[in-house]
Amino acid sequence: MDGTVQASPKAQRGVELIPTRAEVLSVAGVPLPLGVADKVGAELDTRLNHRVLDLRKPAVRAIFELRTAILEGLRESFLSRGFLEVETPKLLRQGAEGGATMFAVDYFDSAAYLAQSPQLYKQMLMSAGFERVFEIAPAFRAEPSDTVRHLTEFSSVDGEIAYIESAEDVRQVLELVVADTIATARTRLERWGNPYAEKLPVAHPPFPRIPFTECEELLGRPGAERDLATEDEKRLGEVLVDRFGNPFYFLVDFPTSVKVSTFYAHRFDDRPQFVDYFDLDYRGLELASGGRREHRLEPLTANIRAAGVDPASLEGYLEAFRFGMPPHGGWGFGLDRFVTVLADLPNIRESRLFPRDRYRLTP
Ligand code: AMO
Repeated sequence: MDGTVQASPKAQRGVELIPTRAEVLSVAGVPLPLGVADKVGAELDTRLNHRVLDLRKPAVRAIFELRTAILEGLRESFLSRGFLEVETPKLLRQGAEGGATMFAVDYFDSAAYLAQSPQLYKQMLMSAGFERVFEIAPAFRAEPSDTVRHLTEFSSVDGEIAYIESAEDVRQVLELVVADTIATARTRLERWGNPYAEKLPVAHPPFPRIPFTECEELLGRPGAERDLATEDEKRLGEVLVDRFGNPFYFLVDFPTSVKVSTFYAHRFDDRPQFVDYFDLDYRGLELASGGRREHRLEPLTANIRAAGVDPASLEGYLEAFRFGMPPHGGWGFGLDRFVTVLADLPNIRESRLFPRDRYRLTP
């Protein structure tokens, strides 16, 4: 477009361009299925059905600037702490997180599964001597529940560290990564003039740690020994944020019965009915879970059998434990959930460009 610039008190920046010549590069169809300058928000489903138009709105773009800034913060933090970035296979012969949420795919003349987590591979890399690895990659879960916290495709930020003594060593790294990431993201967003720069919480490590059994008492169900339902998590979040004044907190030391399908979890030597595991929550939403792994072949094989899995199906994984495996641990952290809470979005679907859920495979 050509034209002349003219002072105009009505214009936002005090000047406007009076066009003398315009060239049409691409014609837009009419009517638009979604108003791009609408003040009134359309239903989320309509927005997602026409996501490209939705993404043109500055308020929506701002979420993806935040996401970019978080990715920058994560990578910077991991690299400064001596981690190697890895990419593990997403097409697998066998899953790690239990059968119910695995997506099966046709793989030539046999079956394969989409990775639910890089779990087995990040552990195998500990035996390869990599010592500190991280991965930021898609993970797939056949989540039948249609909730505002679950997707069928999400981005998992995984870390794994060798030569730890307990899950506490893992928590100490994770909380620093979270704090670094928010600080880096804030600087980047300030530079961009992004509105989230001022809204990001400050993460103050160390985050509070609360044993799982204490949480059950707070919820009025001592000894229940089952995983927390969404409503429990939310109620607990209110109580704990109120008590500690920190929106981030760890639930630690899970009863074995709660993590029963997690065959790779390490039990405490002096309390075998508990695993050295944790969740990291933010105001009642689980952001991450992780812990110390069982690195000894025999108890690991026994746990695999107890979880109803045939050890022979995990031969490639188990081999890594036969030729020297250091004690290790790590976590999986949901990037989409992190963006959702930092941007205070009502629905996790808004944190991804083209979200996937039980009912949505397009656009
Ligand atoms: P877990 O299954 O708890 O642990 O997953 C880790 C984190 O990933 C995120 N997450 C999801 N986000 C969106 N939609 C989903 N359907 C979904 N499922 C999980 C959550 C969760 O806290 N292998 C272990 C991690 C480890 O021990 O290292 C694992 O995958 O934020």
